[in-house]
Amino acid sequence: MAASPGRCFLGWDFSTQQLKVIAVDEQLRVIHEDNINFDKDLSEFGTQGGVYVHDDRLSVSSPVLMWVKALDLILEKMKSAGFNFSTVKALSGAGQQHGSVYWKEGASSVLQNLSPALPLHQSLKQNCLSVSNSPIWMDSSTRAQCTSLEKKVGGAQKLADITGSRAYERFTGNQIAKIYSQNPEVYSQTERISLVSSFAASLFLGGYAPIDYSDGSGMNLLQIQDKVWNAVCLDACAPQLEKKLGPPVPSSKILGLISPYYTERFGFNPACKIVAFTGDNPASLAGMRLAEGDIAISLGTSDTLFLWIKEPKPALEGHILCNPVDSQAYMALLCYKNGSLMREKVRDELALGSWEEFSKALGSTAAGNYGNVGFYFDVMEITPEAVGIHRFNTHNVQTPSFPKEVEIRALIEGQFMAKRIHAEKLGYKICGLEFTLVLLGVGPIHLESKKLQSANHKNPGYRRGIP
Ligand code: XUL
Repeated sequence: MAASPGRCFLGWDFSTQQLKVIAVDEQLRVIHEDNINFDKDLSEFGTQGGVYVHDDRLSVSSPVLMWVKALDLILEKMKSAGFNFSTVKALSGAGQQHGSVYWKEGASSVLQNLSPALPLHQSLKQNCLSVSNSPIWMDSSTRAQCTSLEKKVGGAQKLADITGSRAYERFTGNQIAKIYSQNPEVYSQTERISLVSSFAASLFLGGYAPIDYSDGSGMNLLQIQDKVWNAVCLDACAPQLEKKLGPPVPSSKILGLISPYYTERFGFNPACKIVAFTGDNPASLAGMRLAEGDIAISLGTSDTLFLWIKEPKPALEGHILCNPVDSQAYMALLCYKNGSLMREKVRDELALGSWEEFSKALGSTAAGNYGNVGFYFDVMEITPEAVGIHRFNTHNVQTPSFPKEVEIRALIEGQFMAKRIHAEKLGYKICGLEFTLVLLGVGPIHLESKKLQSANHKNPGYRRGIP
């Protein structure tokens, strides 16, 4: 069938460090791309890497109005570049997972009556948010709430069986519980709680967008089998929470049509559809068109590994989420804080800050690293909960240092072996030597995935059981 001329689709990514947009035509060819870097383009908010790290070093948040202003800016940029908004048939997008936005009583009517004469942030800056800085995925300040949730539900494994994960500090239920316990006033003034993804969809819809099943699985609140909020988890976190969350929906649901604000201000077609937004990791699984048996590794601010899974086994490490594409399936997700930042630290200390030097050193050692293994956790890791640098030599003896080349290979192999072992614990099966490993955002690091995989079996570190 011949394509109708000029039809296109927009994809948005509200991520930690930037807002990105991409337009594709009906053949999925990219016809427009743009981005707003929060630190650089919105320096008035004073974020670093898009976030504020608070004095306790555990609380991490981002200003909600910065995300809104980024949307204003990027739309204006597209308009100045001559982008024809009237050709957009539908739009959807992704948001960093777990972060939450707290809409104040009355915000819904502001959203419904946005004035096309004003940028969005002008309309939303007063009286729309009960919490101006949203807790985000890097936050690890809710240990007490996690302990209490697991206790109320009957233990960590029980919670994982229901929601796909044991209690995690960044997971939204625990963040909501913290806000409620520290500031019940603010909580009671909150009319609706969105995830970053459903918050972004709400901006386009001009009304509260529902949370989708996949991103909703990152909250410690959703029963992943039945796709409904779990009453015990809700009650353990805060009162009247079900009403503030609204019913969850499939990730591919068409939520409605674009708000008149965008048709009047930018010339969008009033028939432009808004499809539910989801978390960045589920969106990557859908966008990479993963199928059963594939693994994708994303080397972003966090390293994440995700895979399509049929028979999930929720474990005490890692997460099982509802699959954004197939409602009968799931996705397993592992998230590592000591990903890119740890590699960059070793690169700066041992390879003169150069990826070329780093790659050269990596290439000069053999896969398997002659049995030398290392675990590198500069900050408290999520999977597993561990910190510090731990090196073991070929005789399985702990050692304080490695020569430069051995260190670089130990870092990369350690990170990748840990990813495989944790994936297997969640039910992933590697069938034979041939498997598809998709790496997202990889720099010039050479990863000999297949060699590494076969070498692991001979490697003392593999038998030793990587954490
Ligand atoms: C996943 C996680 C991060 C965020 C930000 O559980 O916390 O990957 O989605 O990218």
